[in-house]
Amino acid sequence: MSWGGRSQVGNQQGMVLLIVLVSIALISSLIYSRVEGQRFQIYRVENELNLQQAQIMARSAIPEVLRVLNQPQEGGGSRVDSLEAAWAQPLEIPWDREQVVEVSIIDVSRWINLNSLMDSSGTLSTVTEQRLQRLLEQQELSIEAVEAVADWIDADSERRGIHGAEKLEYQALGAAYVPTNGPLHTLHELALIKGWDEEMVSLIRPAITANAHCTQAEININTAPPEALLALSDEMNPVVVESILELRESSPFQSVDEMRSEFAELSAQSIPLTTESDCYNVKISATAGKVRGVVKLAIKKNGNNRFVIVE
Ligand SMILES: [Ca+2]
Repeated sequence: MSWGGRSQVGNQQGMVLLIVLVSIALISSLIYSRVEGQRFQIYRVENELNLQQAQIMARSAIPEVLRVLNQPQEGGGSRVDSLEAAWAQPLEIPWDREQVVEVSIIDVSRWINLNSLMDSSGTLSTVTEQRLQRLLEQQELSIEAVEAVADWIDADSERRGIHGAEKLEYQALGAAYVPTNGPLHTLHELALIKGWDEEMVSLIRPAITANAHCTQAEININTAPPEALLALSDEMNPVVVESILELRESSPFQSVDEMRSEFAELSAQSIPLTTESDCYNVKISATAGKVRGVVKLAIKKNGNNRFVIVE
């Protein structure tokens, strides 16, 4: 009996010990998860504060961006925008002893604007239509895809032709969307249009934009990438593009007339060109802690010839 009694006491002690150990484990894990939770909360708040700080830093550069864009042309002549211009240079603005705010400014007139497919009166621009067709042709893609872009942008819901597509055609295709009947805002939107996909968009991406603020057909001959230059007119070819690039690198064209006198391929008055850019995309970035804050702006020339933020 005494042996049995001792064993019962032993069992009870063992049980108590087990309960104590389990309790300690439970309490430890509770404390651990609370500490981890609090640590995560602190991390989240810290990140949020850093992001706000980085965005404040980025925003602080806006006046300098506007100053650079609005500074008068050197020598007082009419404005010439080229890759040599002050705005086109990488800009770093010191924030404190260690940190800088980085600014990148890109003019929109360097690209063929999809939204210039429709002029201000709502008429199809054959100039832009042909430029887009040339871009597709150069990539051995069907030029017919341009018709559905015109339908997507134009105000009405009447299909232009056999390759066009309006509301009814998208519904028939089972698409979850219909044309906006307004300007495109991103190149992702282009991939949604009938006859298009992401791959097609990526092939012509270096030459195009979907800017909705500046929809002129004029391309800036001083800033356009070779892909856009090649699509300017039927007479363009890689040799001419190469010499334009070489010439403007040593000395940007001061006027469209100067450029036209140099290159017969672009001498026709009906080829819309410019040496001035009226719209810019600006990206300002700054880092606080390990968090990067980015501010993107769309800037446009207003009626008083001043550059202002439009988005
Ligand atoms: Ca339409």
